Amino acid sequence: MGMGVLLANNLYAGETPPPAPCGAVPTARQLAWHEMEFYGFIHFTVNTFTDKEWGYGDESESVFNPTALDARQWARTARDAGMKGLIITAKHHDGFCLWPSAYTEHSVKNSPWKNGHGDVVKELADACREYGLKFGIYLSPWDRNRADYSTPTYPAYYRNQLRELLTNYGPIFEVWCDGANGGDGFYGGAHETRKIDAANYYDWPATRKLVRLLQPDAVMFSDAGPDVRWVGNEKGVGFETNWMALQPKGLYPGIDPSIYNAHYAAGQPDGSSWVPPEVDVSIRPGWFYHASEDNQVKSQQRLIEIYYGSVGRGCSLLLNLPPDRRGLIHENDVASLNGLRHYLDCTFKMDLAAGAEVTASNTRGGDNRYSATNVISGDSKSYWATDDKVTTGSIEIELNGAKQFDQVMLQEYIALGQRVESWNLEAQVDDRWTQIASGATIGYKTITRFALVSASKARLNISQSRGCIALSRVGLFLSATSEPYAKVDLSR
Ligand code: FUL
Repeated sequence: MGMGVLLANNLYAGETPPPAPCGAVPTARQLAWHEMEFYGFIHFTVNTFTDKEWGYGDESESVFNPTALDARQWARTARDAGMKGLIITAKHHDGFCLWPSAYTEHSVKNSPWKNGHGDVVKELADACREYGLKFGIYLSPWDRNRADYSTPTYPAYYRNQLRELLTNYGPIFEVWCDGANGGDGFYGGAHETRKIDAANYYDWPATRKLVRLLQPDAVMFSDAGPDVRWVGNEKGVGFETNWMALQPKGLYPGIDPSIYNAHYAAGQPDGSSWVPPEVDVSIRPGWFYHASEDNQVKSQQRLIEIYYGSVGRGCSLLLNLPPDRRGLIHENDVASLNGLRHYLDCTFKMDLAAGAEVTASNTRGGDNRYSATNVISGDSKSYWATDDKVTTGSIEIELNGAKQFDQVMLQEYIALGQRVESWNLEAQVDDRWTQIASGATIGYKTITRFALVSASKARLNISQSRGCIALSRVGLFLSATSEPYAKVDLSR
């Protein structure tokens, strides 16, 4: 703590001010969301019982009848997998509501499950609270059941339902608005194809206002934001060069895919808004449960690759776990998830850089508050920073003796923006510095794998940055698949 007169910006006389923000910066709700990193999707509705991916909208409420629904099992499975939250399809495109909405008869209240007294949304919200998970909702804008879909009255129905979900189920961390918009459907018996103007029909500004009013801490996801954007594919992989910022071209779901990937998916360094990408992918080929896919559950190895391709590339991972007709997450899915968690625990439990001696080519104002040691402090709020004009620099990490490692975890102090455009990592092997890894962006977090090295010194070089450097983490790890961990069970 400094001494003397406290200045207006919370600094004492003689202390060096932090770097000015560089470009767009995240809001508090986005920062909290970044730190979640890994959370789950629950796709569950009439489709689970009709074996479909997109219900037409004419499904009888009576088909929804899970025999042993246990939302606590979903939450427990997610928690055990290392997830920090769950998002449920409160309503998918077929229009069936998993909660007893006051605005429609097409819901659980007319299903045999619990004699019409059930509320899946409530059961999951309660289970998430019990297991320390955050809770989010997916409310499909497209509704193939509603007679008034595509007419002026439907958007108010949508927002009425959103109001129910954002009022009656406790804190919501994410509101998920998918981009599938219009097409053929039941539409109250009309059996026709309906098209809407995706940008204007739903009045997204009104929806955003409602979300902000009722759940100010919730991020809103859609193809283009406003808070979280789609990564542009459902394969579980983010871009290697990944900018959090965007120059928005209208924030709404359902942007024309032909312009989508070019404009949005990888972000833009000069973008005016912080709209980070989320990677959504299902643990099975489909989003909903199909018994025929019981043997196509992604393996432990696939999930590990997805983790590196998403969290390891500065995205958040939204992994779908579709409950089966019993209302349980299937045993095969649970086994793969356990395998993923086992690998992540074994790999990331020991940071080989912890306790190292860290020195930097430049320290902001020569002030200890920005010292290079901060990158191994374990405190995400402390960071190494350089002087304003210093946009390249190195930190040397002297390990406690020779260590084996094959991956590096880097994190920027994103509260002040995203800066780094190019970096590389060297290791001192046999007294010679050798480059072992390199990359472009860092952002919230990147994890980069390389061939195993044994070294007692590593050096991170930031070779290009959009402003002075502000780095909060450098971690060195050894994959659980490597030799010293050979006892780890990687067969799941
Ligand atoms: C898409 C939907 O059409 C899929 O059914 C699924 O819900 C996926 C996550 O979003 O827009």
